Amino acid sequence: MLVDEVKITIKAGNGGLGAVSFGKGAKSGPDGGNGGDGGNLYFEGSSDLTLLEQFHPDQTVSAENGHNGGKDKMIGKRGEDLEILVPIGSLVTDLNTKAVFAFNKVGDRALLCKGGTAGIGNFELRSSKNTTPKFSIPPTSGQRRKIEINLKFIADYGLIGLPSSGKSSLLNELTNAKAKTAEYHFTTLSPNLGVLPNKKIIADIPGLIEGASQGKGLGIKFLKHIQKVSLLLHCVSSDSTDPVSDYKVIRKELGEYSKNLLNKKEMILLTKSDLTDEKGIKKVRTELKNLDRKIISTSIYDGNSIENLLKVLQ
Ligand SMILES: Nc1nc2c(ncn2[C@@H]2O[C@H](COP(=O)(O)OP(=O)(O)OP(=O)(O)O)[C@@H](O)[C@H]2O)c(=O)[nH]1
Ligand SMILES: [Mg+2]
Repeated sequence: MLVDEVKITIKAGNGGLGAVSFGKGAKSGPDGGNGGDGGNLYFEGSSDLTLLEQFHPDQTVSAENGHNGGKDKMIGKRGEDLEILVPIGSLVTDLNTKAVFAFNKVGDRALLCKGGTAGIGNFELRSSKNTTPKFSIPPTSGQRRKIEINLKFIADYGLIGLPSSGKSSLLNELTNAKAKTAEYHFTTLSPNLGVLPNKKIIADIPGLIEGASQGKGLGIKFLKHIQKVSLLLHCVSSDSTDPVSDYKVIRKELGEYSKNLLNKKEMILLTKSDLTDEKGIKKVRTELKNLDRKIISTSIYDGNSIENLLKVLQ
């Protein structure tokens, strides 16, 4: 199941302790070094939709603490920053302050927790008033937030169709996605996202079947993820015995979910065109003509057809 909501605690690193130390020998003074600052914690948007699976409920994810200072003015190492990748479409809410951070594009980045400042060792605290301070200034803690991450898809295009109509295969050809594909039905169990060369996002959702709105197959709840797309890419297999019926089955289920989906702009992708000849394609096109939709033939084995589709999706 696609994880689209998690609650976790995130924390930046604490500053390291400043050392209190004195050199050996009667004349040597304080030599305690400062600690290192705590590591910052950043979030960054990524096209991998499954990233919320990395978290366990109530987990605390922390950046590294700064290291402690030492004698001989040794300065503690700075804590490593932590970069957490979250799927684009993630909305992060601080449950206490209600601050919200949105990650809508690949590479969107924000500092969520600032690392604590380092403690000051007694070497740096020497002054004319106190040449031998026996104390250090304590470090501060790294920022901590209890957050909820909500994933809302922000796909521009949505691939829909019967199981095995070639949706995931097309997603893989058009984008950098590596969705699982196989000849059996319901290979895709949760939505996949891919990023087109023009940075537009395309979503591939599980196959729909007749009665999906009544819970048949994998149901229709996934349709919520394509509610905002500007164009539906309706996949119909060109080797189907009844392409018009295939098309109508899906439209019916869309309509059961929301009229808004039915009213969206739609294009028919006549997939697996390599499985039939020119005559066959012509026949299917004629059958689908009355639907008044742009029809594009595609095959994952025909690079030109993929190039053509990419141009249309500009
Ligand atoms: N010959 C041919 N086979 C294809 C083509 N596209 C997909 N296939 C095959 O059709 C089968 C189904 O493809 P998928 O991409 O998994 O189909 P899907 O629509 O994502 O299926 P579900 O996830 O089950 O809904 C796989 O065995 C693919 O290799 C194509 O253009 N030509
Ligand atoms: Mg699939």
